[in-house]
Amino acid sequence: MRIASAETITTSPGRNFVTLRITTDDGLTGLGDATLNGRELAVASYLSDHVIPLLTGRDAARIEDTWQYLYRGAYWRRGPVTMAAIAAVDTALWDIKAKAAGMPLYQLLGGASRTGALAYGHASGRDIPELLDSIREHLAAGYRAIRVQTGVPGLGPVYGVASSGGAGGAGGPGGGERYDYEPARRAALPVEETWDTRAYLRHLPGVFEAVRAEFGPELPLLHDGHHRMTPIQAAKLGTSLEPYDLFWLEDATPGEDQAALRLIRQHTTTPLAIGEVFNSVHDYTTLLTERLIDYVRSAVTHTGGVTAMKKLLDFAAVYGVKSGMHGPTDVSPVGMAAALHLDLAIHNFGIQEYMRHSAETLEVFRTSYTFADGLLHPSDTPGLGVELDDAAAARFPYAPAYLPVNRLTDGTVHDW
Ligand code: CS2
Ligand code: MG
Repeated sequence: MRIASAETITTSPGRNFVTLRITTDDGLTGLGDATLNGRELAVASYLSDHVIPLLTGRDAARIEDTWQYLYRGAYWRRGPVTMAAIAAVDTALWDIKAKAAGMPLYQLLGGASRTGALAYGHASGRDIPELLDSIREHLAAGYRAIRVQTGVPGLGPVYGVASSGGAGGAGGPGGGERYDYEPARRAALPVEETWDTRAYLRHLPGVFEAVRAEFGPELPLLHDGHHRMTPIQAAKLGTSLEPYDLFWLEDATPGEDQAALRLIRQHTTTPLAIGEVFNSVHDYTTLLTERLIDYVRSAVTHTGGVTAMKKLLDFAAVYGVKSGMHGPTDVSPVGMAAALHLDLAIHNFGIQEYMRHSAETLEVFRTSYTFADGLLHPSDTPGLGVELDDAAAARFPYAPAYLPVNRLTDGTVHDW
């Protein structure tokens, strides 16, 4: 079974996605997600100009060899563009191998270790009453674990907090707009938001106090710090949130600084998660071998595909660290399906982020995975279980979009 052709499909059903499709000489097709939010065309070019010419004629069954050929053979290793491109090839080849076997991908990864993958949804509110409504909506939609984000008094819009919504309103957990509106603003320039870490640190413990008072002690609650704190600020936040028993505190400090997690760890027992901006197992060596984190946040899409993610998660398992794969709406349904097959198969599964794609996105990507009683299942469709509708994709042409830029109140560009 040889690779006959490969192509990238760039489409924008509400937000931009880049997908690689590989076709074999016996007519099988496989899909891989190559979406890098805000830098989509760089990966499309990396694939079209530098990778696809290498694929034609290769044995489609040799996934590990192709991975190493693209990674070691290029000389220039790692980085989000390279690793998203390799991820797309790798995922498409796993899709093909599983289709050829007539099995869902999770069977090739060792079979199911559980009945489904516990998912967490994104509740948010500009103030506490709006947040509590959003949590109620998510519970009604079946979620059993909730990420909690709020506005901060004195600040304008905050990334990760929906600008509108409310119980039953448009953009609730059953619809896409609530989430899609913020990370995919289509414009010539990024929106700029204002941030004040001290105001945030003063506000957040009271938010969790209100949530626990309303929903009790059992509901798993998560929070994303979006890389905005210094290590000592993060240590302080972790300590102040201990009474509210978080499932995790995510991305407390900028991802490049692995030693920062050591300082946070020395001060707090709040579990720590990091890794959505990482792209290689090598980003985790200090964090795992020194047991500085509790959850690995990488996505299949940004970390070199199913092959690399499985190795990373096996490495994490040695240190008792669990998975918490990135699942925002900028990971396409193809990337989400790949994550779900791993979630079902690996032993050290922790939780899966699940924001739900918009109706437009799901017109282009025909999925078969399911969400019921708080659990996701990839389905038993052979392969990944996702197909791309070319006619629908063509109706949504690419449009430039940027993630926001974050500035402190004095105008200094800040991490986010
Ligand atoms: C967020 C994401 O899902 C998360 O945890 O941090 O929304 C993230 O900001 C985007 O995926 C960036 O592309
Ligand atoms: Mg995050």
